[in-house]
Amino acid sequence: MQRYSGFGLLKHSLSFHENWQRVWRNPTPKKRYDVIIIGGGGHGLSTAYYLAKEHGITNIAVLEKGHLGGGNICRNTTIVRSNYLWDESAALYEHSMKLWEGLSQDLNYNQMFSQRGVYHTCHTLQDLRTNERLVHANRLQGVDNEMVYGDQLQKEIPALDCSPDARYPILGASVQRRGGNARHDAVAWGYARAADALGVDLIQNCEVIGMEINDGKITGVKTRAHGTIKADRVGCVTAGNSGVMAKMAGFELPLESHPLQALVSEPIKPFLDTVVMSNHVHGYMSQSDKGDLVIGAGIDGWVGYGQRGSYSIIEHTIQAIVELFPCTSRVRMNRQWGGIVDTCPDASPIISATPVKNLFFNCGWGTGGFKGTPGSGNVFAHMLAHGRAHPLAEPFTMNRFYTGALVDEHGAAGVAH
Ligand code: FAD
Ligand code: PYC
Repeated sequence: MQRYSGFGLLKHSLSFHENWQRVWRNPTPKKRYDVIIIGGGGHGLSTAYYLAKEHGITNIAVLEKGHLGGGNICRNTTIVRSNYLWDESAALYEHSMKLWEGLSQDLNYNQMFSQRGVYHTCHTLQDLRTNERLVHANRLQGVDNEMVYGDQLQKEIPALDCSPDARYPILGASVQRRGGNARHDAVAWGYARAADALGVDLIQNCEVIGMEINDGKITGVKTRAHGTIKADRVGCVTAGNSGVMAKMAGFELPLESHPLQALVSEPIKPFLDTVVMSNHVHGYMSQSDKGDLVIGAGIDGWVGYGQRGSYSIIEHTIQAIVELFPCTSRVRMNRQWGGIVDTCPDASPIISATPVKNLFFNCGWGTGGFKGTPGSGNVFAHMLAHGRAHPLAEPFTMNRFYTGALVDEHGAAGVAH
């Protein structure tokens, strides 16, 4: 890792950082690559990193239409957990969790991964039974998850309104103690720097506007800035825009794109050292190391590509947060933003070959792909290297929409849906 002394920092600030060494190169694209990855978000960058590191393929370009990390990877609320219901999903998200647990060391970049626990509060008998079922399933899968009730829950989260007078009293909560948060921009930068160091070309401001397909096989992509760039294999990892990209290649995906938004408050004294999500009252919150409350809830009910989200969602979200944490009623909100998420009918991702030979898609992570970033890139790299699904990704190919073997995770995706 590059380090600067105090004197170095002063020198660079006086020269307006003119000679500051770049963290990654700014290469001119070659005419041809072994693999092109479209999309320089978290999943695209992690795919490039694992392709180079684990499969020895380094003649790779990541083509990003804007700047690296300008999409959802740096717009999310950083919640990491692996407590999904079905064996297929639990295995995939747990694979990711294990990679998270060693990621700072692997990338030599502090991911600020904080396993502070993620609670799902239960406000009805149905809620309680659903979470108890989830806990049982997770334990059988070897994924940590447990229930906490009454006084114990109040003790663990003193600011949470656990009184019977609440409008929707809390009956208990499931908690995955290995869940928590990571710093999202460090994830993008860490993977970018590590991929670059292995020889991957990261090309920014390079929008893909078409696919070059001959005899049903992809041979390259057309870009706005650099014309056609050839490739043997192409991986498309363009969360929020996957439907648009599939259309360029001449097929359709079972996806809808919706805005999902989040907001943060002014920084306040630390009072919440965990993550609380309520599917029922419908809001979630954590507190950042800086003291901001990081808050979110659901997607806009209609499709759209505006990275904003609607006002009604903000009102609804804040009502929920004040119900859960009455002590926040006078906290002021500082910023609000949105991202576009691709949602699948079964709330599970698509990691798949496509009707076009040598073109692969990794998309549909919806509102929950941040936690999947390391695992997604890791199994997608396998697919791009070998031309077939990694065993953990097999249940997530497009085949499931033909066979009907959907992996319905709407319950676990929960609050953001
Ligand atoms: P992105 O960062 O969006 O990467 C896709 C990239 O593709 C973008 O950089 C885009 O510019 C690029 N691109 C698109 N079209 C083209 C083109 N034609 N040519 C070249 N490049 C192109 N998940 C969780 O697990 N936990 C959370 O707490 C959480 N909270 C969220 C909160 C919000 C408000 C939002 C919006 C999302 C949240 N998510 C969360 C979901 C998560 O952020 C996404 O599922 C995940 O980041 C998507 O993968 P990505 O990082 O690769 O996407
Ligand atoms: O998947 O845990 C999640 C999540 C929380 C907020 C948005 N997505």
